[in-house]
Amino acid sequence: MPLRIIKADITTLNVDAIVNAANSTLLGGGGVDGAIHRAAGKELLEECKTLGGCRTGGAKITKGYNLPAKFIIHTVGPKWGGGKHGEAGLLRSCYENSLRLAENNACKSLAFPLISAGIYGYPKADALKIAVNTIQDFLSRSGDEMDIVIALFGDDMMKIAHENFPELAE
Ligand code: AR6
Repeated sequence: MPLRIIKADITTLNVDAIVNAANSTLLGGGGVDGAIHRAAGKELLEECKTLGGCRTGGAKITKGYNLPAKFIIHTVGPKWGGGKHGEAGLLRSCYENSLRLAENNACKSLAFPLISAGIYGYPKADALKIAVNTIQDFLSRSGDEMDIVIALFGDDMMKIAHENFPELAE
């Protein structure tokens, strides 16, 4: 199946690219961003320094360095501000721009974390619905050419996945 929702530490996944939920500086932070920088090693920060940051909803690509993944796609999710500040559209564009970069770099497998659903405070079930809908739209346009996983952290997140997408959640 081209899209699955799994419980995993995204830094361990053996895929062509993983997506990082970064901030607009692209210079590292907490959450999954911190975990990815720790696992990839110091060279990642050196490459990130050359990128000039990234706007919310955008995405930029780097090498994966010490990760099993060949590439890291850094995207900047919106901070949740109640839902009336274009958050849903910005979150959708994080997935769309990340998918486009993966496609342009010939990636056949890709893993996403649940962008914006941690420190940035996006309601988790809503964030998951946007992730699944946007990825499925991409897959149906591109003919299911990529294997994609959403890697969730922890049993609480998997419970939300089983409630909303029992057919996709492992
Ligand atoms: N693997 C998979 N998912 C993870 C991992 C991991 N190793 N670690 C955390 N998560 P967050 P955001 C989950 O806060 O909300 C950083 O400081 C986590 O449980 O990482 O987009 C950046 O620099 C949550 O469900 O990202 C920004 O400043 C999801 O990943 C800010 O946080 C996203 O949580 C971005 O906040």
